[in-house]
Amino acid sequence: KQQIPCVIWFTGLSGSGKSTIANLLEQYLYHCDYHCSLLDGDNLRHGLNKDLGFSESDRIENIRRAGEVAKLLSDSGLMVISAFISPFHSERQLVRELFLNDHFIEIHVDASLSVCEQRDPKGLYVKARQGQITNFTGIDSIYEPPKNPDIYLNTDKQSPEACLEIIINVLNEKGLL
Ligand code: GGZ
Repeated sequence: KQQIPCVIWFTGLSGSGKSTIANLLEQYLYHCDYHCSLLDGDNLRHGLNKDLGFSESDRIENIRRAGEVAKLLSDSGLMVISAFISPFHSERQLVRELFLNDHFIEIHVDASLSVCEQRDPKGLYVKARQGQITNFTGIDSIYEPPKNPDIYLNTDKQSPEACLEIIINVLNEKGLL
């Protein structure tokens, strides 16, 4: 199957739904016979980025490495899906610059902080509120929302399945599927 190497880059708060939607997208692409690779904070932080924490400089390095890995994978012909908070404009911009114009699709998975805190699947927001975790995005570490994402999703209102449909439509429009 003709396949255009690209990266589909999810950004958003912890608990916004990045990983859920990224996983749905991976399954969808797999069933359509595309070769893809999913990178996320969890899997990189257990291996390649084991040495990094959540200070500003460590997050910058985390995203720099993630971008370089995404580039290597896409150069080898894969569609890359990535799900990192990637809180800073400048690092997302640096990653975008590694790719041809239309081959970097930035998806802002927006959700209000209160909804993310209600979901709190790992209990991390509670710990952050209690001061047991510091530098937590949205609590005591900043998140800079994309000003002009390729795709904007709001999971306060949209289901993961609805989000997937929006993404597939845009990828089709851009000629990536
Ligand atoms: C944010 C943290 C923190 C702090 C641990 N701040 O919801 P999760 O659990 O599964 O995903 C979050 C993940 C964030 O890693 P990233 O590599 O995506 O972050 S970044 O792009 O900002 O470098 C969360 C967990 O790690 N986690 N401590 N202090 N998220």
